[in-house]
Amino acid sequence: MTDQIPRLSRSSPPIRAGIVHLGLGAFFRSHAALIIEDAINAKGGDWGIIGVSLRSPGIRDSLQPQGNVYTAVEMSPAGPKTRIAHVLSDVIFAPEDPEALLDMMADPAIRIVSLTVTEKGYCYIPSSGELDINNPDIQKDISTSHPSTAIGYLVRALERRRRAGVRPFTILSCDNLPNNGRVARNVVIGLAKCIDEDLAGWIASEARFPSTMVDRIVPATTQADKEQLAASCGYRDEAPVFHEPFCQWVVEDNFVDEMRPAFETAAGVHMVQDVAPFERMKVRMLNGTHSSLAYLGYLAGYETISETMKDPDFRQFVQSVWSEEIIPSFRPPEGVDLQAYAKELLGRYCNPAIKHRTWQIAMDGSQKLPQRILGTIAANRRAGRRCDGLILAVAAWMRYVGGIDEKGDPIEVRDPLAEKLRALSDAGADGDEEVTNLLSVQEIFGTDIDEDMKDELTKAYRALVADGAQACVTRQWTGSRLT
Ligand code: CS2
Repeated sequence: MTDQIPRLSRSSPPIRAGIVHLGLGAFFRSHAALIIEDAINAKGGDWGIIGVSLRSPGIRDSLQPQGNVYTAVEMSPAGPKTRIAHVLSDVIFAPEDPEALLDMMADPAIRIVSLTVTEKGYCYIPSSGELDINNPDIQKDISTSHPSTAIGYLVRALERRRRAGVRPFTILSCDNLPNNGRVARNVVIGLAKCIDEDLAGWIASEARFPSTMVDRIVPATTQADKEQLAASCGYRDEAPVFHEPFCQWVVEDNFVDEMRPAFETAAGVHMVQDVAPFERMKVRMLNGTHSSLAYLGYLAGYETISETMKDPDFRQFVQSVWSEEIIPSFRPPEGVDLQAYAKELLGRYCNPAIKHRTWQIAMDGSQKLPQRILGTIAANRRAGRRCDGLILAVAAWMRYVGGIDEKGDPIEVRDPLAEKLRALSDAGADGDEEVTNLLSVQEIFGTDIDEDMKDELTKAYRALVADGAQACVTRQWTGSRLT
């Protein structure tokens, strides 16, 4: 039907590139890319972005025929607002020509390489934050100069720059990890050390790895979204993004030779010296409850977060988790009122125009649980506070990775450890053993398992199996403890 509608096309020449971005998903194109475009519009500068896909050519194939421009649709309850983003100078699919990408990254015009490669793209051990040297892709990247991981590309490109006498670029992580700059630094220097100690030393002293806190809710774009956009806009866009109105980016102001776009001119950006308090707040308050709602909501049969939020029990549950478990677990950034922050989050979760699937958020739980939930549980345990809501969420994750939902139907579990988790769950003779087996995954839970936490998890797991997620959520916020 939309075949007769003309394709979106570029109306102005591309901006000269100053940034290479690895991991060109919908999140980056809805968040940092728009902020960078706003900064260029405000203050100029050759800060166009070369967008790179590392895993699949799909986005390149969609963007190239339309001159690498795309529509960003802001979805608010009052209705959609569209803008066309021109900030991508080029879009490439790395595995097709790794040499060409390394050349681009070594070009002195490129002063920043930014990343949204998701937690697993850092090839790190979530419980320690260090490079996972045994990761087979990292092993490959040590022995060949044509890498396949984002970390490999960073190190090999920095190697070329050093050899050519070019200053290093800034590595700008835009992933949801606490201290994402530190994690990026650990893994880049970790890999460089395996290749060339001198290179590692040069990177450590000359490159910069600012941490950032990124925040905007961006569900995956569906075919139906594209059809609807075509019908309402009168042009076809094969790569639009749909995002909520809220946007925040807290950036540590620490760039190589202070070279960066004028980020501070864009709405939602805060340039700071220390991102850690903002990141902790966001990952615990937003991502921690997002993941909790994803596992419990999925098991209770809800398709999206906004649907989950229509259920008064889930709404009460998430509010009690914020006020009784998460807010007391950390010190807020100066001047931030956490109750007000929680209220704003609730409004964002309830936005009916955003169809963020519980299944999408449930993805990659093994990479997300430590920083989103387990840290909060540990902090509460140290302070002698109960944490029943988040314990229930971890138990729900355990149910989820077992791969069978409450109706007995299979769950499509997407996680780098999916097979291992499923095998551990299947190997348990009963629920108690399933919990014990899953707790043995050191990458997630570390080595030091607290026996009381194990007992509480076991009880929560038993309750989930016996009564289902919906009943457990109701019981949880009404205060009757799991027995
Ligand atoms: C979500 C995040 O998919 C997920 O795991 O929790 O992508 C979340 O929407 C963003 O971090 C919001 O800033």
